[in-house]
Amino acid sequence: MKIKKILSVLLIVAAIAGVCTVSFAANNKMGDVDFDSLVTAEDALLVLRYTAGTDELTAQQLKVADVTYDGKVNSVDALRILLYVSGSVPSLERIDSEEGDDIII
Ligand SMILES: [Ca+2]
Repeated sequence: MKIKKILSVLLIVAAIAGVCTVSFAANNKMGDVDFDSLVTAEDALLVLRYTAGTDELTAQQLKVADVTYDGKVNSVDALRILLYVSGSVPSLERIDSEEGDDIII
């Protein structure tokens, strides 16, 4: 009886943690470096400031800042964010054909 209660509590905790993880991931879209739910020139500026060494980025910020998916965050990522903001790039999400290839801006 006691074990069933403990298992029930553990299942509820696991379910809540799962929901939180999903919503956390959903709130971090690629290119949104300042986490304001928008991809703007401000995000590109943060990347440029990081590249110049004037600002630090957290691990989560670095993850969403790498919009070229090459494992590096640099001015090319800032450029791609700006191209997205200007409408020249339709999406910052990774598409299958980009895997293993360099993205051509
Ligand atoms: Ca943003």
